[in-house]
Amino acid sequence: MRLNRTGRRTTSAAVLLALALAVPLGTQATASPAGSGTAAERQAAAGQQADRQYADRQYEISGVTTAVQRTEVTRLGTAIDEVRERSVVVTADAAEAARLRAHGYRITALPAPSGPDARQQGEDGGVRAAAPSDYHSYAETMAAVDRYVRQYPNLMSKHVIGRSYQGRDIVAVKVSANVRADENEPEVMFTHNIHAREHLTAEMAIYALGELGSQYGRDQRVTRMLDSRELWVLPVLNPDGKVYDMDSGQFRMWRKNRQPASWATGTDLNRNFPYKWGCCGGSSGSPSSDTYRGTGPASATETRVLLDFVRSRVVGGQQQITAHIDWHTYSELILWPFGYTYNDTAPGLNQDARNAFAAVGTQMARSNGYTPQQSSDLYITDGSINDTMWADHGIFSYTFEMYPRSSSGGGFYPPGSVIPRETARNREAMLILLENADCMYRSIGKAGQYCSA
Ligand code: GEM
Ligand code: CA
Ligand code: ZN
Repeated sequence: MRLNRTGRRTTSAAVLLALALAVPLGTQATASPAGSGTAAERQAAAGQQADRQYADRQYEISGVTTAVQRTEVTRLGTAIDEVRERSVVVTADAAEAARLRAHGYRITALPAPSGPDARQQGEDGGVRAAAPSDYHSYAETMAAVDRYVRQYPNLMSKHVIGRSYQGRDIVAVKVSANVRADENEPEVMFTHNIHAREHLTAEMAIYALGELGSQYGRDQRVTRMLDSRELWVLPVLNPDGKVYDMDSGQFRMWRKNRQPASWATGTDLNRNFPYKWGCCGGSSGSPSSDTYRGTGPASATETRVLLDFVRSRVVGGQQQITAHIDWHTYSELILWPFGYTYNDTAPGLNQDARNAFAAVGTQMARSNGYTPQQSSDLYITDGSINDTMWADHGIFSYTFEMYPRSSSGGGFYPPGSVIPRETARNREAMLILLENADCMYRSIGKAGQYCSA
């Protein structure tokens, strides 16, 4: 069991009591989610549960309705996976679950993502739950990149932009006609798999490369975009986390990177970016938390690699990247900044910029059926990649939360059978962003004011 994040000295009696109860409570909830079954059946299921490799699982917290209430939940250091009308779904280990209970939250364990109970569930009509072999591993993703670069040498080039904490390559693939020249074209960036367990996002990168490569010269819009834009696809921003989450053969529900952090492991890369880092109760200072912000702004190796790369795209004093999608799962959302404040506008984000974010975001959402909103409509986050990309680099930076909409569709681990459909679902949105990247303000009829020349 992990240490409680408040540390021993400050641990209250209530939390200690809850901790003592945590294992039997959690086990019971797992073994018999519907409260049925004989004692022997419950015991057998409990044994299976004990064999599982990861201690984290999902819980639904009822009675949490507003963004302020959701932010209160995250203040306990627990990452919210899913927002429902009157509840949220979180990932927690037994200690965190106990802590939530001790704070008065009513929580219920959800079916395990790859457990036997998940197999009869879900939007996909009882298809089996995912296994790591359903997805490209980090090594397989890199091999796919190498194949595409070999297959489309005039359209794609591979750049190792840095190394992860454990020394793995962090790769950017440039996609553009005449790829070896740095042409004066608007640039778009896709970052994928910043969170370890969000494997569908690396599949999205592989899909994008395959689709753009194969449709160039065939599909008019694809051709026009590759002729007039430069797209940077970073298929795995968190290689160590991805490897940790899937290479053992069992998913581990891991989110962060794998950098040691005093008594624990891992920084949440999406809380480690410098703009208003740790400002606003939207991240945790406790190393064991899933939303640990790190020891300082950009303290994580992978954050620094990304920031160096973005800075390297300043040419002639001008940031070349104009638009960005940070790909996540799950919930089927399109989110824009700021995350650190509930306000729609703030210093550095005026009404026109906010409206352009919303206009293009809404247009993309119409194409894929996701829900468009400001990210803080969910809950406050600080140190997110979106806030820094916009505030410090002037990049229209979105988060896409991919399939499924809810945990019943597989949560972070939907079956591999959905990969073709759920990546192709974003083809149109991807093209919409590329098409708007030369002048995001055209979407609100203000090209003349903002995009002269
Ligand atoms: C979210 S994504 C947060 C989006 N926030 C901003 N500011 N755009 C997270 O990081 O908690 C969910 C996820 O991890 O996928
Ligand atoms: Ca080009
Ligand atoms: Zn994520």
